[in-house]
Amino acid sequence: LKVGILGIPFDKGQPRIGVGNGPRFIRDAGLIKRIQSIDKNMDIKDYGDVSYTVSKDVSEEVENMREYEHMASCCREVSKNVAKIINDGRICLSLGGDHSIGLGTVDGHIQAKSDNIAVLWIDAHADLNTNKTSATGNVHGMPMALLAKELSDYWPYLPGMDWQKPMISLRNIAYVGLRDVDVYERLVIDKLGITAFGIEDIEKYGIHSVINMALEKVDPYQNRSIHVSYDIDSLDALEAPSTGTAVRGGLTLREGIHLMEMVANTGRLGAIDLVEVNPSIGSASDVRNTVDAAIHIIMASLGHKRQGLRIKKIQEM
Ligand code: DIR
Ligand code: MN
Ligand code: MN
Ligand code: MN
Repeated sequence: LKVGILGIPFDKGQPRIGVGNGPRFIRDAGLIKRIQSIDKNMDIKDYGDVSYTVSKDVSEEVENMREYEHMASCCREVSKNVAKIINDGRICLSLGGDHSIGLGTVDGHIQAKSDNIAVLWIDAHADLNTNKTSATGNVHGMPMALLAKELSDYWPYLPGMDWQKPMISLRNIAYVGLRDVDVYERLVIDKLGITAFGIEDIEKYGIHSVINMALEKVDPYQNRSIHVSYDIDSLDALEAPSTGTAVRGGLTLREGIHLMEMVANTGRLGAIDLVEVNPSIGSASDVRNTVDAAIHIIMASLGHKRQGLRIKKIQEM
């Protein structure tokens, strides 16, 4: 496998400080060494952190979108970087940052694969608000609505976002782990028939069946490049406490790992986002647990196998 790591220390999509330090904490916990331990032939390249400047054409404010100009400017750079990494033949691992960067990462993946992608959005939240429906104005609650073709008519003109054409159809998007969805978001999910597995579905069918059903829906011919946008708050608040909008009763780390192993097994994983790790929230041990959970999820996505049934042969160790 070839992997490219991109840090995106962006925190303006939501009000809490600290989430911009996510990439540093995840790297400092030994990310590269631990990925390398999966397979000594793994080709890993760290592309560093994305930086951006707010350009003049983006400076106009948009109603009920906090720090719009920062999000738009940052995501433009993110998109270019992600497209480059994928075009280099690597799986792109983006470390957030808050989830507004998902607009840039998915856009970059779409550019690199000329629309032929499928998205799994693993999250307690739907991130499907427009500026008209959002109760908070926080843009990390909006990236899905910006990406979806079917919702493009519901946005006003967005200055400086001409690079971003909503090109993904909601048919190729599935949610897993929802348990804190806003009223208008639910309306959109139902009205447009978006594939959405709430936490109740995981309870009912189990994570293994849910992921099989989700993949069958978004990638029925098994020919798309898969994008997993993984909000750490999809996990239960006890597993990943250091995040801005934690919700109890979420995925266990075991479920979170298993779903990533399943996506890895398709052989079609193109990009992963690991977002919303906020090292300024909680105690030192909360931060350690959250970062460690993030690294386990990343390792599962890159082919790490748990050693419960099979163990590595001694010569492989
Ligand atoms: C809420 C919270 N739906 C909003 N969204 C969060 O602000 O739009 N997304 N926390 O991760
Ligand atoms: Mn501002
Ligand atoms: Mn999210
Ligand atoms: Mn969330």
